[in-house]
Amino acid sequence: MILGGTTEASALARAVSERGIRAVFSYAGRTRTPRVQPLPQRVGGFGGVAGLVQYLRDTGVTHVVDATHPFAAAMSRNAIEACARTDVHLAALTRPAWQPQPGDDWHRVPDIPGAVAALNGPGRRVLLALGRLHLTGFADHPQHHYVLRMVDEPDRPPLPDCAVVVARGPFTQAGDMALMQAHGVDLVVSKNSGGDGARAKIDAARRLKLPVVMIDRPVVPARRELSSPDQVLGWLDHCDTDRGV
Ligand code: 3Y8
Ligand code: NAP
Repeated sequence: MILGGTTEASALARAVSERGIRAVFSYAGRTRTPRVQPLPQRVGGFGGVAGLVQYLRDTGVTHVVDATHPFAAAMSRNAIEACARTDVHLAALTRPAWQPQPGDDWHRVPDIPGAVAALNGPGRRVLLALGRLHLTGFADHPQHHYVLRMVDEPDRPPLPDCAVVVARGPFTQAGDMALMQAHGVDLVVSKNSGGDGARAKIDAARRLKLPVVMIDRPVVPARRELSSPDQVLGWLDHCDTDRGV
């Protein structure tokens, strides 16, 4: 089973499908119309560790590849626990964190509350490209105008003074520069997601000489980590059990 929701998970799904490996692709169900994968898909939580243990036992999955986003820490922790309890092989398909480059003006914070605290100052025009799930804390700082980018149209404006941009990545540097200039953005808040699908805003901020509040990743317990679909296929080939990802 591939725990999906990232560019890397989609690349792995293509590789697994081309190799004819039996696999299922799992989404949490966070978006209305997730990308269709070339594998059978399931959508929705499992019901915590116990639910995932039951799912693994019921389906006979022999290998789990955790290709979720680096901020999907609860899913990753649950996968470690459930695979340990069921003796199912587990590997994570991860991508390195972004590193600051010459010209970057990053203010690193440890988590999302840290990003909220960093906005404790005079009103600014802030690009909050964090999606929909973690915006409520920013209501503590209504002095800012927020430009919010999210995958689906929210039911109501999530913050008092905001502009909502509905868009699904991957994004481009030129597109994000245009977005920032059109909205007069003077500060960017970003997760250190890594990968290519979300990095355009960081490159755009550097080009426009804008400061970035960069949110470090949550810590995930140790597990086998692989960095490419080929490495995952090699791992599957070397495991001694009948393959059913
Ligand atoms: C549901 C599946 C693919 C995967 C594409 C990647 C790239 C585009 C960039 C910005 C940052 C953000 C957000 C983002 C990116 C990729 C990747 C990535 C960031 C989809 C998807 C699902 C989600 C969930 C969604 C979260 C939100 C986060 C938007 C599909 C499109 C901000 C993360 O509205 C919501 O509830 C959105 C929730 C979790 C973070 C949050 O906390 O709000 N991703 N994103 C997955 C599921 O249901 O299991 O709909 O097709 C996948 C992708 N999003 O193959 O094309 O690989 O990272 N996703 C962040 O990085 O900060 C946007 O705007 O600049
Ligand atoms: P999370 O906080 O780590 O997980 C919360 C709960 O959501 C999990 O305990 C699990 O529910 C369910 N879940 C998460 N990912 C799942 C998956 N792939 N398949 C089935 N259930 C899943 O996760 P999140 O940060 O909300 O991320 C949700 C999804 O969005 C993941 O697929 C992730 O890859 C994708 N995504 C997240 C981000 C981000 O910034 N967080 C960015 C891009 C993509 P149960 O406990 O009920 O099993």
